[in-house]
Amino acid sequence: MVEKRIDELIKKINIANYEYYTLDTPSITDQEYDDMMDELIKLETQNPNLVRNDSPTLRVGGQVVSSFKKVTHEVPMMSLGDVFNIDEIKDFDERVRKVVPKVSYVCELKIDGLSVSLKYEKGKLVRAATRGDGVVGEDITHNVRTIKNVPLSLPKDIDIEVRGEIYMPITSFNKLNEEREKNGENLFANPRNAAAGSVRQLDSKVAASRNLATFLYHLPNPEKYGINSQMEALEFMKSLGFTVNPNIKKIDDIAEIEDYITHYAEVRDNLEYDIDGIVIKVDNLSDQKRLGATAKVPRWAIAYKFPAKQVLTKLTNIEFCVGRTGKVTPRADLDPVRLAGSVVRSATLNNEDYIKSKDIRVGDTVSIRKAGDIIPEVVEVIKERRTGSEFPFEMIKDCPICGSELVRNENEAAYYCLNKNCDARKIEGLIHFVSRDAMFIEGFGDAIVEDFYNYGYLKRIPDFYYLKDKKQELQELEGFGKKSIDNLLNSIEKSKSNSLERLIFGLGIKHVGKKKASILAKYYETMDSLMSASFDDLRGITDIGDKIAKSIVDYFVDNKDLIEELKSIGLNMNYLGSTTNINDNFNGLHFVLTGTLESLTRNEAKKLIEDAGGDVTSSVSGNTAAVIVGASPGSKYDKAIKLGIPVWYEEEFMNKLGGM
Ligand code: 3B9
Repeated sequence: MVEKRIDELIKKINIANYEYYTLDTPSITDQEYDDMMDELIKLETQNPNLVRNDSPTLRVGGQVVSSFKKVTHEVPMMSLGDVFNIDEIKDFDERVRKVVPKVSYVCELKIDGLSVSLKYEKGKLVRAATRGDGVVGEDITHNVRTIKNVPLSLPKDIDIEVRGEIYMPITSFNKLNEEREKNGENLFANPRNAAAGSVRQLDSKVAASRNLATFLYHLPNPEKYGINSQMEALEFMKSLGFTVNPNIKKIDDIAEIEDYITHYAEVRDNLEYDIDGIVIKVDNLSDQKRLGATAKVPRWAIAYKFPAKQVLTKLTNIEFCVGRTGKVTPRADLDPVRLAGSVVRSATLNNEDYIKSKDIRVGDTVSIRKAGDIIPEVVEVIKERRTGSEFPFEMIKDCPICGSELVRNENEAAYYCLNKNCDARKIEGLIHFVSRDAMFIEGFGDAIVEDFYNYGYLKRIPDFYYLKDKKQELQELEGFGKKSIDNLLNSIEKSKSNSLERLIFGLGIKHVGKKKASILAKYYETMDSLMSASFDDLRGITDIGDKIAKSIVDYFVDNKDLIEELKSIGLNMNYLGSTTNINDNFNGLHFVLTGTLESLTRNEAKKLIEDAGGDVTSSVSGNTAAVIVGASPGSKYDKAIKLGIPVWYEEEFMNKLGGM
């Protein structure tokens, strides 16, 4: 009885999901849908033994796994060779025609997400896995079950694997980042990172809340289903209820490819998902077989990558930010524009020389582009758009915060505010102290530090540890409450037991970055012995040069009292050993990154390597411990092979980070 009703509800809800998420033509109202879900949840709660493993209630999330199991792909998940212009596409076409003179192609969009493999047994989703290094990926079934357009069961009881891309729609991405900004959380650089971050969670609640979606584009065992072409494979997957991207086109003449590219380069900003290029595939499967594949990529397909996105906008103002060291950095305020999946409101202008060399003026229309992952930069000024009311840029003479005169060092493009009591410098110094790589006092966003500074609660580093005496007052501040202040005070107390390197770095000694701090802590073991080290002692350490040694000696001459005060407050002043992240697979070694990693940005990978004690260099040499290789690697990969340098694919890199 109940079982039958459950089966009926699941069937109806699955149909409704398919109509809504895949066909985009719902036949029932949201209310009717919600009522069915509510009833199903109720029945399942009352009858836990009747919960089916393809129940749509699993999409709500809440399943937690303890680790990501490894999954070996029976058919490898290959990547695509990249090309960047039409000529290279024509070369590809020529190579293909040598083997297959009369060829037809299918053009598809290249969705900027992460690849996934979905495996069904007897028509039920049993496993979803990431691409990993193409051979071994990670089991993310619990998260993929929450994705609404992934069918949990198929209309036929077949065994089948399908592959495609998981992505985050741009509207969902923008909403997510807005929410994260409000909560003082780190922002995702782009929808791809957000999607990757969402499926790399142990608790499926996160993925369930993220509104992910999929497009399928690859059927690994087509012969099992009597499929003869890529076009048929796409049709077949559609007929099973998978979402296939509708923007596909069959072409017989490579000359048509230009129209396809031009069209999608034009409309890509209007799509609800990011694309980073288009894919051209030989349609016929026996033609594909004849062409074959190299170790990494098929010879019958290629990805054309769009050039880095640039947009025009108006530069409305040039502002100056004063950092912890007093360095003054100009920044452009822009009329907000969407670029590469997020809204850009400002861009770095680096320094005076940069602005002058490009003759950037307030009021100019400028072309901007994303540098690296997240920081936008001004590429050029559109001088034809000038009205005549723009004035050449003049560097400011005085600190915008404290008014003291700015100084430009010889051989350096930057100006500095030399006033150690400048509010901006002090606030930035305090923000640095609590930051993730320094004392890691959780709950202190930049804005809170600044507010507390302005209210007078925080002026110097020791003030963090006196905040507990003001608990009552702090709880009454707008936007805070007992719970948030309790949490804040707890993490402040917890930071007292940090290992020495965090404190050394947190002090913000000029030229002492995270890595040097860790070298110093390891070498001297206690703050006292570091403080009493002479210039020559310090110079004797590998990696500590004149500039750093002098800066350290000077710092302790000026700040002996501060250290004593922190000591009396109860801060740990000892090196606690390599308990943090130091990892022998990386410690003291040099690494090179090439290609795109699936689960991490380049900067994240770099950070992890540095945390583990290694460093990242830009070129491969005999000194390189390993080259870490992502998708579409560059010439560094070839060089590694040539020099016999170990190559680590993503999976292995992750294992090494895990200390295995
Ligand atoms: C084993 C679109 C993407 C894409 C293929 C794509 C990325 C990759 C690919 C998939 N967007 N299409 N297509 N739209 N981002 C073409 C590389 N195909 C394969 O992964 C693949 C895998 C193959 C053939 C193709 O055959 C082999 C079987 C056994 C051993 C070696 C190869």
